[in-house]
Amino acid sequence: MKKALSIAGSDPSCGAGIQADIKTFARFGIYGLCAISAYTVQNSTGVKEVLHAPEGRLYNEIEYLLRDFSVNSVKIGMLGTKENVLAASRAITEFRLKNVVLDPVMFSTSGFRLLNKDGIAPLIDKLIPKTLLITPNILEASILSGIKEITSKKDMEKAAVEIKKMGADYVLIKGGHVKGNATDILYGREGFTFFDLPRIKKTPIHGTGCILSAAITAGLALCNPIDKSINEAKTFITQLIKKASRHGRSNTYYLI
Ligand code: PXL
Repeated sequence: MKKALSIAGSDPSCGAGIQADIKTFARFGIYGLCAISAYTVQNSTGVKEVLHAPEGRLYNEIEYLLRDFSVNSVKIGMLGTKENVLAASRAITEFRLKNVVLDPVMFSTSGFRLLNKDGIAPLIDKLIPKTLLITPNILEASILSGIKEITSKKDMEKAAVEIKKMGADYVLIKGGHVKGNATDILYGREGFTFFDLPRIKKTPIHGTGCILSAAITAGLALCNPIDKSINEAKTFITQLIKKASRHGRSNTYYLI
């Protein structure tokens, strides 16, 4: 059985974070492992508190796992702190990890900060250069690229070019928050690829970014090429959105 590792935060409501990643891996027949960067206190109304893993703990978890298991791909989600960014970066180097997908989570859907401000510089300098694919949404792409307003496909292309310069092999900017069809833009060695899917009107939705990047990571673990992994992940998430349901008392939709 192929294996994938998720390095991310815990969402006790199980729609995003580690829990969503492991459920997504399972749907693709992948054995999921995880290392937890932070514990959120959250329900369907949003994140209330975050407790970060104590310094040294995240690396310890990853190291002990990888001394035993070998993994075919890695997904990195919420990291929370600068120390955790550096721990993930060190692990990639020490264990020569391949097929690393980085979802540069910065805020929760409800606006809670999920990466400290001082974590952004090491994310750019140390982590992005070691990733196969980075999957920012519009807000994260704006923060990373320094392009203030990303409101069109042209702006998304410009941001993708800037972020690719930081050293990732591929950049997938998710257009979920731009008007029109939900076009995601992939930029890599071969230039631009556009992934167009009709927008499905169900909001607010929890966990979309986590599940998409985990599904891509699952595809890579199955040795699929990157464009096929992204296409299948988009199809997967579209099916989930069609069947999305509300679990808690708020109006938030859950996908998995
Ligand atoms: O969707 C971003 C995200 C990632 N990881 C964790 C989260 C959230 C959003 O709430 O809680 C742990």
